Amino acid sequence: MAYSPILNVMVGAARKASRPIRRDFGEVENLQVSLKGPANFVTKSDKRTEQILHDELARARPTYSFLMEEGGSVEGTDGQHTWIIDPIDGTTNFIHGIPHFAISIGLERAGTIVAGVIYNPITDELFTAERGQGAFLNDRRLRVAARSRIEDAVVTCGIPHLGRGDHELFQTEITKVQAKAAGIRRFGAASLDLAFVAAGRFDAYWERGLEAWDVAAGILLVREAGGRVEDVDGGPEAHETGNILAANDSLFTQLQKELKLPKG
Ligand code: LIP
Repeated sequence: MAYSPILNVMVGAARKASRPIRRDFGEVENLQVSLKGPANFVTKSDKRTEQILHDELARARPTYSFLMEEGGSVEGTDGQHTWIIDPIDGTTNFIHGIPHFAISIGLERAGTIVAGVIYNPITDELFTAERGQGAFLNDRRLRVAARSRIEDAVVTCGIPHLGRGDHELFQTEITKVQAKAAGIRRFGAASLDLAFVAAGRFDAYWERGLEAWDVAAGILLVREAGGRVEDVDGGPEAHETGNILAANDSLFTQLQKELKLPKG
């Protein structure tokens, strides 16, 4: 598929960074059997991947800023553009040898996400979107699912775990959604959850406590596929608050009624 110059840069960087990840993932599967597990090895892989992404993107656009999961913020000189990068979104899956994780690259221009790439190097599924130009899985145009009743919907979510998030609040939320939805899933990679909503595989997704690099690219994908993504509680931009709800317009309204926290 012919990409615009900016998507070309992003796709090129993601593909280049995916080669060592694929190698490392094979190694992780072997390390599984050791008692110490592959955690340190994975941290190295994360950092190496981020370095490749950084170097490729900086070479193509030397003045842009960076916001990266591992390396934090790096201020560029143009004052407008920021690359928002998660080198391996779904790290826990990666560590456990579960082939569901992705490289996620978003490009923000003056506060708005204008381009996004999400790439699962194991399944070779490449999700791309550019503002106003639609969302794609490889060369197929994406559209969110049309199901409008929660009773028919498969809803995916993030579950807060040891040391993370508000467990009690999640229990309340899941009880409400469980009573209405056709099915609930927890796959463990926010970028792919959003990409799957864009592809119409999941009807809706919510999760709280995320970081901008988990969701920047995915938010654009869902919007470009005709869906709605906002802060669960109706606050400002979801990639800034990290509390996200994504669905088609009708399901979004119904689910937000269930999940929105009362003000104050
Ligand atoms: C992960 C998210 C996932 C969430 C995990 C974690 P990471 O990102 O994608 O949705 O539930 O706790 O934040 O850390 O693998 O990049």
